[in-house]
Amino acid sequence: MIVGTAGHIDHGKTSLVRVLTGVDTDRLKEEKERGISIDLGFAYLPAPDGSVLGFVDVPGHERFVHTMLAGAGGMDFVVLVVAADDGVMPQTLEHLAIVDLLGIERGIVALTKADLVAPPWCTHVASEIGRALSSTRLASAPVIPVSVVTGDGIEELRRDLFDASRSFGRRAADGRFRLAVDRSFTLTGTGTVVTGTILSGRVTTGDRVIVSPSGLVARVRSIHAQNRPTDSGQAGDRCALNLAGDAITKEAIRRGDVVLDPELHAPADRIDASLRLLPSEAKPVSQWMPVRLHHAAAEVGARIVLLEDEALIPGAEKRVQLVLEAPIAAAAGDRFVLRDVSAQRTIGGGRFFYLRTPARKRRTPARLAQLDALGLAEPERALAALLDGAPGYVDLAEFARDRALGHDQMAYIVETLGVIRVSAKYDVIGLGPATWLRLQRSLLASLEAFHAENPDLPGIGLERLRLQLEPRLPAPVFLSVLQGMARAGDVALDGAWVKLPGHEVRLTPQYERLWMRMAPLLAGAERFRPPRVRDIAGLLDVPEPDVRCLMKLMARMGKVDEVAHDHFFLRNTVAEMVQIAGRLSAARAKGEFTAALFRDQVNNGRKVAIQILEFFDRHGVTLRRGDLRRINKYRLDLFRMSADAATPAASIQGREASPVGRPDFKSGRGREPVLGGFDSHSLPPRLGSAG
Ligand SMILES: Nc1nc2c(ncn2[C@@H]2O[C@H](COP(=O)(O)OP(=O)(O)OP(=O)(O)O)[C@@H](O)[C@H]2O)c(=O)[nH]1
Ligand SMILES: [Mg+2]
Repeated sequence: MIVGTAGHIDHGKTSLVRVLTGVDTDRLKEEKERGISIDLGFAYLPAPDGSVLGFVDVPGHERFVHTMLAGAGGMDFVVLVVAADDGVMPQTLEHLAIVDLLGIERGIVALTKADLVAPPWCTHVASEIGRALSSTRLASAPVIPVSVVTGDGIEELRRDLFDASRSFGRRAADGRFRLAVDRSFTLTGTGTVVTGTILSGRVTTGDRVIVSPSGLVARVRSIHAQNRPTDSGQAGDRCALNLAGDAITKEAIRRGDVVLDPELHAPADRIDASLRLLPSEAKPVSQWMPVRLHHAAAEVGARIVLLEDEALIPGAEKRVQLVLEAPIAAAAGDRFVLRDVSAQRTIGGGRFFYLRTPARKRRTPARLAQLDALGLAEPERALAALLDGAPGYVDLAEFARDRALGHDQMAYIVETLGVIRVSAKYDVIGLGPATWLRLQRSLLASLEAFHAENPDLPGIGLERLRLQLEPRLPAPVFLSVLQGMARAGDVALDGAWVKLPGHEVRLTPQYERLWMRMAPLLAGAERFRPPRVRDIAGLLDVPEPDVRCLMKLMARMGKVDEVAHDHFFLRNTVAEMVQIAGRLSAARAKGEFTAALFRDQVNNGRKVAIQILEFFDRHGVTLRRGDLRRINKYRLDLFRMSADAATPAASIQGREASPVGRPDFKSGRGREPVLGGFDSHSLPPRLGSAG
């Protein structure tokens, strides 16, 4: 447990820590000379149960409140020090407000210098303290009169601290590792050492860590936790880490930096938060008001953006956005304190709840609902609420990172909520089970409707389909969903087209009738020199554009190929000509043949023969060198002969978009979403396993 002091200047904080631990934490020359604390002091007290209490002694001077704040960030328990001869003073109240804003709810009041006053006066000051505490989390904290001169009350105080430490136990260490740096120095023979309190998770020697926000990479060479050498430290421990790394020096790391798990490194400079304005403030918060923001051991300039129409008045609490002058390494749920720009008073404080705030659309209803969800402290409830709201999906990697959640914690939450995970290139997003079903249903319904309206199109464009659906997923995620559904046989992907698996392009009845008349013109003896679009139009007495349009359609279906402009050959004729060229090539020395030889085989005149060969060249079927060509045996199959060679029209008739492989939502049988654990390697989820 980390015990921190708090209280007005000269009230006896450092003296108390000294009698409790035997350590004089006023080490600096200036501190000795002036008789006041300037920097944070650290000391340790072994408890009878074998645990060690860490002490953070803070300065009481009004000019060092920022230093007090840097120390207060790591406290589990506060000893509020009030001198009996002086009573409640300005920094008594300010420090009390700060520990309250930081959510510290365990503490004791040490009524110091009890030797200087008569007992009735002690009682009087105690009631004054009771009034100051009444509106805070420490309302029921005991008040113990003590004196470092007579030793009165010291044993009782020490016993109470041990009891508190025992009942406090340890902070949960299941999140990812974060340590708020309060000191950085060089130790001869050791190198760069940083100290601070572990805010979450655990650290082990050999771990790779990042110093945030600077992004410097380091390795943990050795660890002291609670003043003892060890291989690992965990949440709530005060630690000294010996860090090694290319750019790691004592100057490169500063108070306020956070050493963390590399996964968590994502500094934030625009943060959604809840803010409580202290009742002691004279004026409401104004829009874009400048402040000093204190978070863990960091301090940075910031502006307040009000999100709601009413003002934030003293004593009230509201959602705001904090726009920071420089990014910090924060986590959602962290507490912060705001002071005025001239650093003279504490204004208020609260909790962060979203670290990736957009600069625009701050006040839309959807965004405000999202903020409500983000404001929920419990990760599971927050994720459930986020999944329920707009935009209908959650970036799971970001959610876990910004709450410093460990792999197991996140896996548990994902499983409990039945979240469907979709991994794409850089994202892992999650959808609620109901949203997932709805999405797939509407996706299939959209395809069905599209096919019904456009039987002559192979499918709908991927992007067009994406824009039709709710939730509108990011493009790479949507592709991943489609690929998963394609693997499951629920949809078919064909380049940029999406279709239902059984869908075949079907001609309108008019086109079908036209094709029945056209097809014979392309087949038979004339198949190597079929009529061109204009000729066909003339022969059949139909408008030329109709012929061209139908040809293009048939080409998309793979029934014909446009060998030269407006000159279409049946696919099977093309396949036959490839074989002819192949045979020619095989019969020749070096496999090379001339255009004339080919023309003799297909007997269609020099011009057309050359157009065909050039078509082959373009598709890599033939390789040309001067007047000679050879066959590229790897491309022989490019224009494969189909089984229904004789009657192309027959292949179009009688093929319905078959319902095979389509999900049966009504029965629900075997349609459980398949869900991997929380890891970035799992496959995109499927609509359902067969069966
Ligand atoms: N008589 C008496 N004097 C005390 C007691 N505790 C502290 N003092 C004296 O009060 C003065 C201030 O004590 P510190 O412990 O330095 O006070 P502090 O709260 O740490 O002061 P800052 O860190 O500067 O805020 C010193 O001269 C102490 O000797 C006490 O119980 N009785
Ligand atoms: Mg002191």
